[in-house]
Amino acid sequence: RKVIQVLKEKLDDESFQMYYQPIYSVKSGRFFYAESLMRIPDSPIGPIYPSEFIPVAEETGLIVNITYIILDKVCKFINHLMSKGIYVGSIHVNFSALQFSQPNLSERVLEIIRSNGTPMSAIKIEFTESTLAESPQVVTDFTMKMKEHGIKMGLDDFGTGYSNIATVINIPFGTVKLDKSLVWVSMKNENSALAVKNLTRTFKELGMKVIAEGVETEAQRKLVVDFGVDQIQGFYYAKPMPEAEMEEFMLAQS
Ligand code: G
Ligand code: G
Ligand code: MN
Ligand code: NA
Repeated sequence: RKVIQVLKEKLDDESFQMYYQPIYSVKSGRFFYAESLMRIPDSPIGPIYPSEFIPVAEETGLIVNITYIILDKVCKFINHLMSKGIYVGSIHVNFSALQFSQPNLSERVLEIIRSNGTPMSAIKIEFTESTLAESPQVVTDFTMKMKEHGIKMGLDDFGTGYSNIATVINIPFGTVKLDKSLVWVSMKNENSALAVKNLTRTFKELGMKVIAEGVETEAQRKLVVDFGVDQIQGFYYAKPMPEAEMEEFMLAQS
């Protein structure tokens, strides 16, 4: 289809634009983290949204190389921020399940970060709960390997997939991100709120940090702070924004 054609032609083109959504740290009241989110703002067929092109990129396998291009762009952005004296905790990069079927995945990731001279600890790889459910051993081994090198790993979309809780709690992810649906349902349903609060406590006792996603209102912010989450990502604080705006955002708080 047209989206496939555009993706093939744009593979190493500047028309992939990275957006960044700041992530708030509850304890410090500052934004030390951000998630990178890919955008194709203009193409021959107009803007293409992630909900449209990510599935196509996954089906066609194009996502594998796109992810390496994104990782490279994120490294360069981190270097740029650091050159301006901006403190960067880490920038999150999303990895699809298909990435984990690449036999040379660790080598490629290390090579990209090294060739940019970016601190390993400034990168966090987010992978989804469904990736973990599909290939728990591959994800576990990869997580251990990245940890050895100081690269952070975070579980994304927790609460939407079918991963085994016994598996989840036994892998030392740095962070677990509660999916927005968990935050939203907790506003309306006391049982859900109780469950999410206790899950948050369990993850923290196991040494992980917990991120709440999809926080749009003051009431939701209060709720997740009461849950004890470490970090908050949501439109309440900031929407995903282009690089230049993200740089301004980081500068404004330092
Ligand atoms: O930013 P937005 O809400 O439009 O993104 C929708 C979804 O697209 C996100 O939940 C995320 O899973 C996916 N997505 C966005 N950017 C990337 C990316 O760079 N890589 C991968 N694999 N998925 C992404
Ligand atoms: O990869 P992941 O599913 O974590 O991607 C996060 C997605 O969630 C992005 O597409 C981002 O735009 C979206 N998002 C982040 N915060 C909010 C929010 O407060 N409300 C809504 N509706 N979407 C959000
Ligand atoms: Mn994510
Ligand atoms: Na998510």
